[in-house]
Amino acid sequence: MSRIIRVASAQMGPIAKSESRAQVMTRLLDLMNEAKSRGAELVVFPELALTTFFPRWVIDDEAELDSYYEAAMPNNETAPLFDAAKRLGIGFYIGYAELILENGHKRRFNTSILVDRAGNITGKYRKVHLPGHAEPQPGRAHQHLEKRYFEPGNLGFPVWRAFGGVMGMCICNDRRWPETYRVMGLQGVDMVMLGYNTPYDHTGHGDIDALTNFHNHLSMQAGAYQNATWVVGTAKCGVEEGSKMLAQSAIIAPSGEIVAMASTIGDEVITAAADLDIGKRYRETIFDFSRHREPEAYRLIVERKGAIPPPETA
Ligand code: ING
Repeated sequence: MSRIIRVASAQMGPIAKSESRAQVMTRLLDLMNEAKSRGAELVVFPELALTTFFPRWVIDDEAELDSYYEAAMPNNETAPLFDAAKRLGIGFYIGYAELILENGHKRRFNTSILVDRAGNITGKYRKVHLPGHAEPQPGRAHQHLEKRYFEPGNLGFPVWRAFGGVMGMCICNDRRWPETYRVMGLQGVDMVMLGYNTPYDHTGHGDIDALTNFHNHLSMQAGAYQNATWVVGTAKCGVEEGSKMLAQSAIIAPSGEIVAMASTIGDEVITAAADLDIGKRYRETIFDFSRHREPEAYRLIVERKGAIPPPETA
C-alpha cells in the first residue's frame, strides 16, 4: 500500500521590520487553514518565518537584536499556531531565530522545528551552512550577516519517523551543499523540508546572481534525485525592506521533477500528494547505496574544511 503524504508549501511574501509577531501569526494561520482546506496533513513554512530577514543589517543594540529571536518555542505569540495544528490535525515545519541561555551565556541559532499533527514538537534542526559574513562588507546594498548573528548548527542532520515516513529538515543555504542531503539520504530519508530567504544580490557578481532562480531549483532537484527523497522548499520572498528575494517555492519528487511550484511572489499555498514509495523504488535500484556506493574509493572525501590542493604541474 502506497505511503502518501499530502504536503503543502506555504510561501510567504515579505515580512516588514515593523510587522508584529501577531500580524505574522495571522498570515501563518491563514496559510495553515488554506493548506488544511486542500487536504494537507503537513505544511512547510519558510526560514525565519516570524520576522523580517534581519541579517541584512548591522544591529549593534543587543536588545534590538534579541527582539528578532524566540527564547522559547512555543511561546505566547506562537502558541496559536500550535493550537491550530492540533485543532486542524495538521503538522508543520517552521524556521525561526532561536536564542538559548547556556551556562549563563546567550547562544543564537537559525533553527527549524517539525511539529506533529497533535501540535507537539517532534524534531529540531539548527542551520549548519551559514552563508555571507560575520563583518559588514563594503559596497553592499544589503549585508548578509548570518555568521554574525548565528552559530553553525550543533545538531547534525537528524531524521525522524513521522507522518508515515522518514522526515528530515534543513535550512536555506544547506540546500546548496550535497552533504546535506547525503547525510539524510544515508539515513533513508523520504522527505526533506526546508525554508529559504534568498536575496537576488547575494554574491554581487551579475552573472551568478542572474542565475539565482536556476541555482535554487538545480540544488533541490539534484538533492532529491541523488538521494531518492522528496524535497519541499518554501520561500519567504518578494521585496522585503528593499531586498528582492526569490520565490519559486517548490515540491520536488525523488525523480527530481518539480510537481508543484508557486507562481506569485507573495503568500501562496501549493500542495502535492507525495508518494513516499517513489523514493523507495529509486533506493532499491539506481541509488541502492549499500550495493552501489564505494566509500573506500572516496578517499579524498575526508573531514576537510577546504579544498585539497591539486598536484603542481610538472
Ligand atoms: N540565503 C541564501 C541561500 O543560500 C545565498 C544565500 C543566496 C547563497 C544566493 C547563494 C546564492 O539561498 C540564506 N539565508 O541562506
